[in-house]
Amino acid sequence: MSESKRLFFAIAIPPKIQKQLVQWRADHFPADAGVPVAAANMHLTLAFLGEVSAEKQRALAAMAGRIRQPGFTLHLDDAGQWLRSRVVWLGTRQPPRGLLQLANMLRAQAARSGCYQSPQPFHPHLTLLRNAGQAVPIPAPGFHWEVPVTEFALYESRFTGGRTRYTSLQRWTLSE
Ligand code: 2AM
Repeated sequence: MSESKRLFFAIAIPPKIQKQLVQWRADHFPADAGVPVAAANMHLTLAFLGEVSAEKQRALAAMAGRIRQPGFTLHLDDAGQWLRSRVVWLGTRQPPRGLLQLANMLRAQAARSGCYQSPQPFHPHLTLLRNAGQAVPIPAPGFHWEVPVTEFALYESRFTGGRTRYTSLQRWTLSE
C-alpha cells in the first residue's frame, strides 16, 4: 500500500507579487492580527484534494492534463476576513470566467475520483493571515495586483520542522 500525500491544485503567485503582498500586509495590518503566511506559500487554491494515494494522484494528473482552456488574468482587488476559519484573505471582485471554469473542472474531476469534497462552494482567495480570530480592519478598496495566469499546478502540503511547506509536483500550461 503506497503512502498518501496531502494535495491540492492551485495557481502560483509570481515571486515579485508575493514580495509586494508581504510589504502591503505589513503596512496595512497590525502585527498581532494573525499569523502571516510566508511569501513562498501564497497561492490561490483551485481544488483541495485531501489525502491522496499515489494511484489516485496519477489518475488526477492524467485528467488535469486533458484540460484545454486559455489563460486569463486575475485581478487581486478585494480583501476580507472569515472569522469562522480565522483567515484574512485577498481575492477578486470579479472572478474571471476562466478561473471558475478551471476550478469547477478540477473539483468535478476530484469528486469523480472520490477525493475529499469541500462542502463550501469555490471562493477564490489567497490566504494572507491565519489564526486571525479577532476582527481586523480591512484596507479600503483601491489596492490591485494583476496576475497573468498561464498555468496551474498540483501541490503537496507538508508540515515539517514546525512549518507548512508547499511543493509543486506537476504543472500544466493553459492553452487551447
Ligand atoms: P486556506 O488557505 O483557505 O486555508 C493548502 O492547505 C490549501 O488548501 C490552502 O489554500 C487551503 O485553504 C486549502 N484547504 C485546506 N483544507 C481545506 C479544506 N478542508 N477545504 C478547502 N480547502 C482547503
